[in-house]
Amino acid sequence: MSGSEWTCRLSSMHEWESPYYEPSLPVSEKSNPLTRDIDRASSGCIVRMLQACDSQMFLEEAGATYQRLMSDGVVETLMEVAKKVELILKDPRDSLVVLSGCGTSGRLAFLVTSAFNRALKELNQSPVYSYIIAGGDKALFSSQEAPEDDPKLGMLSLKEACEGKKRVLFIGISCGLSAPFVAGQLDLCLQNPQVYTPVLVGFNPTHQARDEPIPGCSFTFRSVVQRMEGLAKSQKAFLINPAVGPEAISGSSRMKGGSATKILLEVVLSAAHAAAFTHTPITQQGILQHMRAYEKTLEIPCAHNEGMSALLEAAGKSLQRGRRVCYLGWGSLGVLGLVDASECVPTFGADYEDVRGFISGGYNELKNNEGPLGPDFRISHEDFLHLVLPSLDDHDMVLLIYTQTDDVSDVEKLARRVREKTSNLHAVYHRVDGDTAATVQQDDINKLCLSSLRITWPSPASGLLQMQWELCTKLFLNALSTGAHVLKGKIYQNHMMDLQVTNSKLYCRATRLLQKLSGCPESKCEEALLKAVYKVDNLTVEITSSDISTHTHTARTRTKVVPLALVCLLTGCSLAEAELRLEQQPIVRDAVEACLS
Ligand code: F1P
Repeated sequence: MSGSEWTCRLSSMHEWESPYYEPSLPVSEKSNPLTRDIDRASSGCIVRMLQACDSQMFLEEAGATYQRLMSDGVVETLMEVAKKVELILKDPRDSLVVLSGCGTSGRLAFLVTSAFNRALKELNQSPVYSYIIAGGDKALFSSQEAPEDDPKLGMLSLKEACEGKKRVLFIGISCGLSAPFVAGQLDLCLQNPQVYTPVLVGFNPTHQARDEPIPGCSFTFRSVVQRMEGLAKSQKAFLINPAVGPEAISGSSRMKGGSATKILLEVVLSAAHAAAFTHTPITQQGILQHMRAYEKTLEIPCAHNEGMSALLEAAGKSLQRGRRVCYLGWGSLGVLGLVDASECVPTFGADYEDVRGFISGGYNELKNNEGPLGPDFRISHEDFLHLVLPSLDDHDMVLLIYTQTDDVSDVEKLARRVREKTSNLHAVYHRVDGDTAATVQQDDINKLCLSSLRITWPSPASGLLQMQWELCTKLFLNALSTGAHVLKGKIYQNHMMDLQVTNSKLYCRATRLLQKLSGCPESKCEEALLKAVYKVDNLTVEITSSDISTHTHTARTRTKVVPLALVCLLTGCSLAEAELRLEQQPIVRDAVEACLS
């Protein structure tokens, strides 16, 4: 893309806010005009497009259609919620702050509760934060989409987490204001106001909350939100729902949705901690200052564009060859590596082995609710050394992710082991300007690596800096894994074609995508989707009379259902023929384009 074209794209930054732009879709599901042809872009251009999308998180409100992260109303609500947390921190008896969500939202709930419970421990205080993720701890590192559709499971897990508690601040996270699991939990809170105060975090305006009936329930997500809106006036419920713009890959809420979730939760909890433990009052200015520190964080990746596109290129090459990308991380950055890697499976239809994360200390470092998760979830560096390293060569990429506060000699040791098997070793690390600790080891690591992204931060290491390191690392990793899969040909325009159709949200998204790309009516698209899911050329009454949960359950074991359905729709061929076409042309984007031309 030329410079002028790119400028033109940037000027269309607000196009998605027009009421005429994809009017039937909520912001979180719209396609982003900035990335319309990301599938044809060079690695450098992909990096810039993703950064431009991320920067939409901090757009000014300026009479815009939607409220933003730093809009007055949002900041006010953040202050009110922080005050509720402060009260609990000052008198934690029989009280709890619960953070809950599905998929990425649950993973961030885990990351944030871990960080703030750690902060409490350092102050000799007992933990007050607890996380819930739909599908339990294995959902931290794998896609467990079905429990998202289960509001009863949400309620039960919340009841269980809060047993015996008299006061609970419940923070439910659903980027799309859509997950029935979270709707069930919010409903439970609304029915038991003497114990629970509900807070909802998401990134659509309330009128765009999902309104589809939830089987077995009298409420929808939207009706729950409406009840909360009524109570918000008297501060008995809180809604934090700025718009951050459509995702770079349509609907991929792990990206901006996840980043904005992390920002909002950390701003609230940091303000509450400062108020409770250092007598720093919760003010609008304080909240905005913290937000601006995150806004600045977004500039850091821009300063490393060249290094970033080289990394993306290397990862793309490994994936194109059917080889691996491995993240070896330390501390909370290691958790972000594990999370980013595991999300590639549902997001890009990737194989579990394509991108894998490992963390120093394994489950001891993680301290998750359920402890070690068994042989299917091996996450430590030792596991990497035993199970993965022996099979690596120069075509596999390994990325070290750490900060200067981690055990740098351990990083060096591991780097040497990796270097014996592959020269395709890279590093991303954070350091504070002027800190000369471990410089010699650091230089040695750099010599072992093909490329090193050294990110130097001006301020002394602090709690805030650690959160900035995390956000910056999340942005890097999301860009790396997304970009590498774009280069592999997994994306069509800015849509993920090969999505797994494993819950009702994804089922509806798949049908919509088929409509958009084939131009066929909804009913025909749903038919084609079901044929691909059930592997039949003719639908039986048994299939058509089953509910969506049966379809999504069946789809768990199927691959390429959306590409298959699309090829059938575009060519009128049988499923067997569509399968053959896709086998001959495994790059989904090219297969689709061949049918379209
Ligand atoms: C939850 C979620 C996403 C995931 C996928 C399926 O979405 O698990 O994290 O990437 O899109 O849904 P939400 O409830 O936060 O909107």
